[in-house]
Amino acid sequence: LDTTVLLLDLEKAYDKPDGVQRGLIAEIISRFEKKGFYLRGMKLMDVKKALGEQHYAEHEGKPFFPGLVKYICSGPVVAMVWEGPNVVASGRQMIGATKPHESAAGTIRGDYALTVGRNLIHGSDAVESAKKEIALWFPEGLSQWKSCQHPWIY
Ligand code: 3AN
Repeated sequence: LDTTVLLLDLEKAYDKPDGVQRGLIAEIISRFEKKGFYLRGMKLMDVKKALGEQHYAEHEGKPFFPGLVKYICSGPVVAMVWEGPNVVASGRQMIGATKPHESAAGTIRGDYALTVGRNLIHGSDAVESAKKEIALWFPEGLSQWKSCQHPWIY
């Protein structure tokens, strides 16, 4: 089973209402829960600059990098780890394309986002990056609850 990291941006007030103001936490979690994926980790956390820079390291040098890091550090995020068959690929489909005007209706960004800089949610782009991101965002480790769940769930 793959695992993926999702970061639900909860930015408070920029050019577009977002996250907390818009009350989308439960809506987004609900989509992954209803799909049937296993929730393995979740926390509401402030993001320090070093973590933001590490998370977006692949974009270092791009013109939007400073703004991107500033953005992810500007308010609390909900960091989650979801597990399940092909969850990385499936999660990316559920999230939708990076640019909200290109993301399909029915996806999270397609339904709720307007601009690329405020596209609500991050999802790991590959199993390998998910592993790195889990180590980065959840150094304390993940819940083992699945090991004691009843077999008829999911
Ligand atoms: P995704 O989040 O869909 O994997 P990436 O990895 O290409 O997209 O970009 C990471 C983040 O950088 C995006 N969530 C988006 O907020 C931001 N971003 C990407 N391209 C641009 C851009 N041209 N201008 C501003 N922000 C951007």
